[in-house]
Amino acid sequence: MTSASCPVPENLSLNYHLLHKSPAEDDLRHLIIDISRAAKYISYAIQTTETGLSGNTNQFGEEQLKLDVLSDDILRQHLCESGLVCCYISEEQKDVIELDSKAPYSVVFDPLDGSSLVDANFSIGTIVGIYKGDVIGKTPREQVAAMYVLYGPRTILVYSTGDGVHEFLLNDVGEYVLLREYLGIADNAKNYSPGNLRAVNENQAYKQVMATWMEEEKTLRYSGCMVADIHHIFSKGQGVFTNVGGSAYPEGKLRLVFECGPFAYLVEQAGGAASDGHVPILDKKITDIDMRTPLIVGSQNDVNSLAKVLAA
Ligand code: P6P
Repeated sequence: MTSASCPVPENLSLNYHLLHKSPAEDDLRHLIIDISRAAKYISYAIQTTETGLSGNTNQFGEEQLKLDVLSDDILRQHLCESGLVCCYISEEQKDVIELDSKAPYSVVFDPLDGSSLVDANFSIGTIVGIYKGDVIGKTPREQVAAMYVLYGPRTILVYSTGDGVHEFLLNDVGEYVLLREYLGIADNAKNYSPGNLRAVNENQAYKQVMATWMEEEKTLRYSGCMVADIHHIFSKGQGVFTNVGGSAYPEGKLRLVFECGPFAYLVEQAGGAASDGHVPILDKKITDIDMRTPLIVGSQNDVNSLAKVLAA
């Protein structure tokens, strides 16, 4: 709604965009705004908190950094304050955490993906998926929204509620302002981001495709943080990111619920593809919160060509 007394602002805020440009109902809009506020505190924590170990481990037996625990706490606090979350699933918690059984949404998140890279000053990120009602038994295609926040030289928020993918910059006064709308991913990749490369020692198909991509002289872009590496695909409008199985991680290292599911939703909204090598990630039924999946995501012709070789 615009009128003479409410002209379209020069810099569209995240709230304005959710209100006027996306099919998000008010509760979902408020929840996304609350999560975006949590990300501001996480961004500040990254700048100010020491990078040491917390002395605890998460459900995967991975050592938790103080920043992992702090980021998880920040998100939990904002989800509680929203009053809109019945439960959440976090990489840092071993069970589904119940908040309010009468609330409409479930939230899945990796609060600080790539946190082990913070001491190297690499870009790291938060990954979020939102469902109506419960998560277990659903597929990532049933998400009503997905978003990520990338903490790098700039703090960037990217979201979709099912009508395209839109990118925002956190400005100096703490407002997320629109940078780009309707991000697209071309069918063919010039860049590739090969994760779990150690798998080429047991997975000949993976080895063959990596060799082919090198022969094609695709440009290697890999940081070790999937938020940064997949944002690179969105920012360049093409690319392919992979993390497939090997002896260390037979199903690949990445988790379906709070890593691959949200990114599959976003990438397909941008015209790309996301597969486990056999089926679309979006169609994989969530049976356990800690299930892992191979992931091939990005430009659909490259996703499909690797999936075909892996499935052969
Ligand atoms: P590898 C970070 O810990 C993470 O979960 C993803 O962000 C990243 O893509 C992957 O693990 C890195 O895996 O095998 O390169 O160490």
